[in-house]
Amino acid sequence: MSSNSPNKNNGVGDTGTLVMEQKPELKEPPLYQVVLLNDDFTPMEFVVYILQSIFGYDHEKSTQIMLSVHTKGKGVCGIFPKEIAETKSHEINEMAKSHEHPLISEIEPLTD
Ligand code: TYC
Repeated sequence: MSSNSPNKNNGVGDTGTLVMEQKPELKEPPLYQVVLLNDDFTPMEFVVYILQSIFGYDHEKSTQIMLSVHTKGKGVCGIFPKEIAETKSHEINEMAKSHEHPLISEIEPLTD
């Protein structure tokens, strides 16, 4: 639409170079929550270790998240773009399997 062109010259600038008529797409990617599920068997210290090593939380913050999941049944341990959330959830589930613990994480879209 030439009427929308900022310089009203059909997108051609004074120098003869083509001017971008559309703004670049700057939308944020959709975010996903990594959700940790409680179970009766995974040792508390293993969950704390997972939270420290995969999310970089310190021991105190990791213990706080673990105890919240233990008490409430599930809890969010981080919010990321989809691919990062998928990778972290997969890492948790694989580390749990390799140590023969039933710990499970899931991802769910963050809706606001
Ligand atoms: N409920 C477990 C226990 O009593 C600890 C635990 C916490 C397991 C959080 C999983 O996501 C979890 N040993």
